[in-house]
Amino acid sequence: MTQQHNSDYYIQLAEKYSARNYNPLDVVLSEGKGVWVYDVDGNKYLDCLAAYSAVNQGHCHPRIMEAAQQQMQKLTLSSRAFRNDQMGPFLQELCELTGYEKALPMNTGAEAVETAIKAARKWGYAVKGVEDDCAEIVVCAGNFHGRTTTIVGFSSEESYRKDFGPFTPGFVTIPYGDVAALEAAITPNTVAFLVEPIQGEGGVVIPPDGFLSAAADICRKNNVLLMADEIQTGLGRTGRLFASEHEGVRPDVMIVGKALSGGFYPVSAVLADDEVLGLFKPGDHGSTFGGNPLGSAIARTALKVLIDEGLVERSAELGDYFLGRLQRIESDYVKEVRGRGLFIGVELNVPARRFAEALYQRGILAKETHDYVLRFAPPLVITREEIDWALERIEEVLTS
Ligand code: IF1
Repeated sequence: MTQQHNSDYYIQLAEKYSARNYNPLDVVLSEGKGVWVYDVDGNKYLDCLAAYSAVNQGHCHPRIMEAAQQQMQKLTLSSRAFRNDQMGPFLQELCELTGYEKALPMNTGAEAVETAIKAARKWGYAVKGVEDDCAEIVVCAGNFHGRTTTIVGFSSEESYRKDFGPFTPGFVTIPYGDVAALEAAITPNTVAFLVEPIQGEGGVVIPPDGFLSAAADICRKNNVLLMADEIQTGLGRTGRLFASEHEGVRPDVMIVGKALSGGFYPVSAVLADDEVLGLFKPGDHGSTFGGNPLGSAIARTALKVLIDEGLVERSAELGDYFLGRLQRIESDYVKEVRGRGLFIGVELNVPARRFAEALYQRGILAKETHDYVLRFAPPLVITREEIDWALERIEEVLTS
């Protein structure tokens, strides 16, 4: 396919017309298929970021594309002022797959997190009996739950908060993984504990064994909702359908997004039982696109692909393989290699950006996070041969 322009043309356009809210690698992608993406100069890359785990099913999965194309010819948006023939079946399939009684469909992850916050507060006032406007939610340092002003208000990352105040009150921060701190932070006004089972942006930070199950016990004992943000760790990424399963925990509220649509369309949702989501009344909450027929049709197929292609099991098996091979690389730069399934972080003792650049030169797209961690989270459709191909280059970069 002849390209109209080279990379520089597209880079200067973006630099001229886009707000500079990112500092991306200067690779200009134009096509994607499975784990491979292609830039406008015809170069091919192994995508080890998978759009931050939104394309677990691989880029442009044909079955999801087919579902999208079919639905696009029929009805893309009905608004929730009327009903449509895709949302109900989508939410039934989502609830049956995850074992929750109800779902509230939204679009972006941040919107789903905001929805969960509103649901927990509503539950606190209506069911727990917390005094109006006094609800508290416990969160963890190092969290990443989105970019709205309420959410960045409880971020511990100064660069996410700076110049965006004043912030929403009612959030209490504890150190990630600290069970005693959680117990101490809970008051009669605490309505929920919002936590990522593994912190992605924090640099694939895995809490101490037993943290999540101890947190679940403390929440149950104190009548506090355990809310798991599985927007990134969910849907197979860590080798289980949800990362909470590694500790046998069933959160009271589960938040999903990203791979829920296989990267075709923003689809997110909050999952809970009737006791929580049954509290919403018409007009309480909503969004223009939430539960739209196109996103619902796409998400239905994205979930089918995840299960039919055994991507969860694949993530577990190939993740162990990838992690084991990475851990055996002898490198002066590597401080720690950690991960669960195909959710892997290589912590370096030097800034990781130049390693990401070196990998890019060798045809691998990986992202540094928090300066020192290289994240490897490829689409779950990756093969062992493709991992071997990547490992050759990763070893070369880490040992040169
Ligand atoms: C950016 C991070 C990852 C998320 C979790 C909610 C959301 C995200 C656990 C919000 C989104 C994205 C956002 C994107 C980069 C990326 C990211 F580096 F920002 F933190 F993945 F780790 N909960 N994460 O990971 O979902 O509203 O974006 O759909 O903002 O730079 P969203």
